[in-house]
Amino acid sequence: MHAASYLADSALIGAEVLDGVRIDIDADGRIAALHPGAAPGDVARLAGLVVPGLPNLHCHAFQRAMAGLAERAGPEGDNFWRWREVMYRFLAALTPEDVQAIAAQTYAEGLCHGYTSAAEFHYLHNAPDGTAYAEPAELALRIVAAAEAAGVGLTLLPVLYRHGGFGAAPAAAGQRRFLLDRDGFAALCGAMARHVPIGIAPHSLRAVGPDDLAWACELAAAFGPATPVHLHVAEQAQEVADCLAWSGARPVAWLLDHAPVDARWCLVHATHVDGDECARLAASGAVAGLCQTTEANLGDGIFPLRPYLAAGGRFGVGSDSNVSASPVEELRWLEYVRRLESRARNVTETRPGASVGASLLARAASGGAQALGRPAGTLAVGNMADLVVLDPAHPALIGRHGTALLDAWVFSGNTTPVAHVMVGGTWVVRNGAHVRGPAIAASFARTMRRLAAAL
Ligand code: NGQ
Ligand code: ZN
Repeated sequence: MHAASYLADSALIGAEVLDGVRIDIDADGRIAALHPGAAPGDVARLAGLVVPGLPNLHCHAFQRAMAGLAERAGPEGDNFWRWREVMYRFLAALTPEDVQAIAAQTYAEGLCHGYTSAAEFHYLHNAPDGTAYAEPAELALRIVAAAEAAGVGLTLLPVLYRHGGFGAAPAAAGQRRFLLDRDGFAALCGAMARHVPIGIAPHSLRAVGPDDLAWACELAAAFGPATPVHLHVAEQAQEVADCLAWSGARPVAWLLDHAPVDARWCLVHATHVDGDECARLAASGAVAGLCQTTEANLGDGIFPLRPYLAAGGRFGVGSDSNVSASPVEELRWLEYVRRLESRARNVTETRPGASVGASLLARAASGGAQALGRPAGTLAVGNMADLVVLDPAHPALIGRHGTALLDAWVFSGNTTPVAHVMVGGTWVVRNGAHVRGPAIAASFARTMRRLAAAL
């Protein structure tokens, strides 16, 4: 990679849009200098507004291939748990080639919408019969290959999954592709850390008991003091009831009491928190991993975002089940759900006159980067050059300036104005198209046809 310089028409720096920003990028793909108000010189112009790329802080890439397949009415009381059964049946048919093809498509689509990095919450470890592959890291290596092909910045989160439910309930047949013992998990983490940045992901308090959770926290520390730790928590009311029956405490309260939750942690969903848990979570410095479109799709419930933000809580967004590839759809609905709930407008940003679009984007970008442990999420010297360039001629943006561009992006239209995307100094989306889009789409199509015939 060569060092390069660009002159952006405007750029989002913090939560402000500045005009005429020269961006110098070094040979490692990091931002070396930023010069707002730079005069046009002999550097390449980036026509439009440059914003930091959005980290996707929670992704199960393989689920992209089942989007839309669980939308048939079930028996009375259809719910999350029945969706999970459909998902288990679906993944039983997936080969390593499928996993790679689907993941590359997922990441390429995300890039076209502005997700420049992804935390892959990777729990598909074993062959369909539950035995290890000859190469135990087979499927994790497929994820890495897919991320490389797509050019997304990957943080791999190998997932520890031990049990079927609270109190070390035995795993069901549909869960045997996820199970690893401690040695197998530590070996996987060690092997993968040689390829990519990793974090440690105990799946949930359902799938990992207190002893294994404590062990996983120690393992994370052994990979370095800043190693991310992610887990699903309190997504469903049933999980809260089961946790209360098991421990006498609600899941987030239990976690805050028993684990060293701090800024390295990402609590995915954390949907069902009471006022005390909400305040404690905000004070912990952890990131709430909000996946609004999936949470809506699965009927999870509504995270108390307004009190959480008022308490100084940090958040990022994730594509999770990949029913949506767009960070904008996540942010739009984060705000809209609270408008519906409160019958008010402009509710996640309350400083009079402040841009809600800019505020949501800036917070999700920096919270996401924190969760991934990736130096990114703001346009700042030393951060990775993860850049999204918005086309000023797109019908959704035309005639807008400054932060009004971001309000228009977040709150209007159904086609993306994302023109170009750079990850760590390399252009991966040009003029709205992924540079390897056709080859990635062709592999994905082969997999989808094969799965359609097999299911
Ligand atoms: C997952 N997804 O691991 O893919 C989960 C479902 C579970 C979401 N929670 C399985 N959205 O939580 O047990
Ligand atoms: Zn998940």
